[in-house]
Amino acid sequence: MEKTFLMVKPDGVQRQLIGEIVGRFERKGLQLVGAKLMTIPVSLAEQHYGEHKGKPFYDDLVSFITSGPVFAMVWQGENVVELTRKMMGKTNPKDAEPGTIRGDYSMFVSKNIIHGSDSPESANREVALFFNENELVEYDKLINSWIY
Ligand code: DAT
Ligand code: MG
Repeated sequence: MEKTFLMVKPDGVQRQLIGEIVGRFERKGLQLVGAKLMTIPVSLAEQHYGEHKGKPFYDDLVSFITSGPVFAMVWQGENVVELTRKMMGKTNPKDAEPGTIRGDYSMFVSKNIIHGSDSPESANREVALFFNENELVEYDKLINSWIY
């Protein structure tokens, strides 16, 4: 089953939106297979956001994501990467539709409260960056037979 890396950013944690965000993914029918509250070291932030190195917002992005605790998660489900990107909404909250996480809870591009992998390849990379194999839990959810 496909997995993705999702993370409530420091602004979402401070704004007490962890439960709201986890609840949306749970109610959709996705399965949580790993989660932890952590403060990201600068070296990990630089690896995670490596594709943005050199862009004007890169330094602020790295300081922001390391500025306080994040809630890092791995979720699984069919087409989970594409699905969760849709549920997050566009990167810039001014373009994110109401009904999406960013559309409902954020106002400003550099404080857009959630990260989600943008392809199955980046999902594999990001899951491996943030989680050890033994931190991911494989388990059966009986309710899945009412979802799939
Ligand atoms: P996403 O988080 O939707 O995958 P991204 O990978 O293009 O978006 O950018 C990573 C983060 O960087 C994004 O969530 C917020 C910040 N960011 C992107 N574009 C920005 C910009 N033009 N100004 C300030 N911050 C930006
Ligand atoms: Mg991205």
